[in-house]
Amino acid sequence: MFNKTLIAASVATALSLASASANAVLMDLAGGGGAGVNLLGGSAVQNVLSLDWAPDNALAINALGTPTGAILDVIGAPRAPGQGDNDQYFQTVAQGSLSAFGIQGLAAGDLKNNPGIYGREFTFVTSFFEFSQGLGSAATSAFRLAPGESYFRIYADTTPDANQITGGGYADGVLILEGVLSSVSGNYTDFTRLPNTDPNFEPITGLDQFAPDNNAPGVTTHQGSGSNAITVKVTSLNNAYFLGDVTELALNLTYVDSTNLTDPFEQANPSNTVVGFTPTYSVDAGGNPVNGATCGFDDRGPIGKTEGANGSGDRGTRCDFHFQTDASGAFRVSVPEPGSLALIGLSFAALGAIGRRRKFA
Ligand SMILES: [Ca+2]
Ligand SMILES: [Ca+2]
Ligand SMILES: [Ca+2]
Ligand SMILES: [Ca+2]
Repeated sequence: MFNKTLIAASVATALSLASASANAVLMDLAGGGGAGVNLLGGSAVQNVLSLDWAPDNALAINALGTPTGAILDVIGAPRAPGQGDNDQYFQTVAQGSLSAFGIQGLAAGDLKNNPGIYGREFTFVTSFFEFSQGLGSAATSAFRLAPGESYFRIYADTTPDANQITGGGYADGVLILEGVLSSVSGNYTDFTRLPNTDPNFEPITGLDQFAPDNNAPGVTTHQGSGSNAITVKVTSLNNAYFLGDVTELALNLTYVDSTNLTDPFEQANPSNTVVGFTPTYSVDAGGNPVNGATCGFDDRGPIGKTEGANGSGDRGTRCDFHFQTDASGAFRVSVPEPGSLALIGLSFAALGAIGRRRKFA
């Protein structure tokens, strides 16, 4: 059931903000299709501008062990479409739990920005493919979106169970938003790969530094930081949560997310699984797991034998890159058609006025 007054308000908001960088999207945060109430008994209908996710996990699958395009040629393996000589091609997955909504007109600390007040947890899971240059081999690396299946999904769950240690509970409840990635750009600096005379050099350290417990005993990591930005083209919305013309909103809605990437984990626990993938790390000469270390190709014969002080591994060994993420995103609604029509209408009105003036001149 749509509330017509709310639809009108939503359309007006979308039109007036069409050129702004972020748009409010009218949502019923209790999934009531406009009739939902929050735990204080007030309306759960809010104009949502942004989503602030709590620090959590991402895993770049075999990012350190994937050959570049040039090496694929030498070993006679196919490149991914568009893969350059220096590009590595891999899948990245990430998860998060919402820490706060950014609701239009409310102060950041307002209770209504707290997802808990709507009686459910909000979580996301995403998977996409990237090209990277330099990850696992140079101090700085850059990423961009690569061909391959992608998704970004947000769930509302009335039985909260997201568990950062196990990595479970992020993809259950009700799917409220789904989309595909339309862009990724990012970079990362591995401070452990800098010369140790560099003022920014950082040594290998424990992967989990998030108190109170070490949830990844025996696992060390390179230290580093970076950021990426993703754009999600929304393909479907749950109209119990998203109000207004949901079909049109889905066609035009994008969700733009900026994420800080860091190692070691200091504000979140490294999960045992990330979107179903169990992290598999590079290893040092003693066989101990070192996240971010060079992944060797022992069995490649003369090609790419990179075993050394930073790590080793047999060809076929999966060397993932596991990192902490801290994401926040905003909605963007593009509604070009109504805006164009309004301009056309104004033009006709102006022509009419000119015509009248001429008539009376
Ligand atoms: Ca955040
Ligand atoms: Ca649940
Ligand atoms: Ca859940
Ligand atoms: Ca911990």
